[in-house]
Amino acid sequence: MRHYVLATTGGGSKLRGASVGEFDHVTWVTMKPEGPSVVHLELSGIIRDDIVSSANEEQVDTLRSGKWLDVPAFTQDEPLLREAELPIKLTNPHKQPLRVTGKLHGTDAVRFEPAAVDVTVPANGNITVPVRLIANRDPVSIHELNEADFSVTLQATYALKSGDVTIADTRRVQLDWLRTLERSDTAPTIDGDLREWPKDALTTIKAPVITAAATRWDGPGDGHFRFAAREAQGRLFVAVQTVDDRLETRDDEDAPQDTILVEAVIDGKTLSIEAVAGTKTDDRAVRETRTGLVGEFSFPLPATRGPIRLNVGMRDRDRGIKSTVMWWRDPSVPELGRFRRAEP
Ligand SMILES: [Ca+2]
Ligand SMILES: [Ca+2]
Repeated sequence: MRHYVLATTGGGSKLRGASVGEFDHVTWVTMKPEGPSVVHLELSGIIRDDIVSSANEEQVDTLRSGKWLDVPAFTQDEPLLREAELPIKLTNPHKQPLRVTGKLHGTDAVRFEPAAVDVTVPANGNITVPVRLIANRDPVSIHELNEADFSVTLQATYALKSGDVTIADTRRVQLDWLRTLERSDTAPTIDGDLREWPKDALTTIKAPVITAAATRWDGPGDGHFRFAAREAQGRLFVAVQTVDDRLETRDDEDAPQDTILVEAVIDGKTLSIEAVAGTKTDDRAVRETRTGLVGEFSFPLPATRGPIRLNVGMRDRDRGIKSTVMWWRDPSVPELGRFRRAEP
């Protein structure tokens, strides 16, 4: 039988190290069939019990909620970007000042000015940091910038009596332009076969917006999509093609499975479609292929010819468990995905 004397018990030691048995520790005992197994965990690797307490929980909640940081979307009329105003909005709802710092990293094609943030948001106050995104050389395709999935990351810190609480948070830079909805005289046939769509009509989205925080997206190989939109004969036609590493379809249309998502805002009304393989009606059809789903959808357009908003995406179901929702545009930002209707 083994007997243990714990290193620091009921008093103290000179803490000259584990090799001489002088160290603060927790002893971890695991019962196994052949007897107890004992290890000692040094306290230096162990976190105290009062990290978040009544002394700092409101500030910690604010930091964790992300509500302190807002990078509004930027939209313009043209698809090429020379310069964008991206005012970074910082909010501090507490009576202690909030310090916000960080470097703003662009891409090869664009830079931020200023390239760093170091400000203190006063108690119960807001600050807007004027930031511009500037093309380094030639104007840059907004679509390609969105596909580069670049973002702003900043650190926020409250210096409290109980110690500093600090967090880093990231916001994707969301840029867009007011697209023109192409028009054609002939309407596509709603059958899940895109042969009658012009070859270059489809836009490929490999950097989608992942909306549900709890889901996992392993990159474009896991799932991405292409889409196209056009007006014909007073209707909006939308084509969506998903590319998925594991296609999961079911005979029961209500069972969880891979799904195409389309959301159109027309004349102020939101029309949402979730369609699975085998869908076939006059205004929607989804077909299964070797690489994913192919869908065609049609919506009536009003005579008023006001702009419309369109969003497309997919719900990717893998191995009967994972379910990832990917959107082209962030569904919560109404400025994104807008189309003006071409004159007849
Ligand atoms: Ca078709
Ligand atoms: Ca997948």
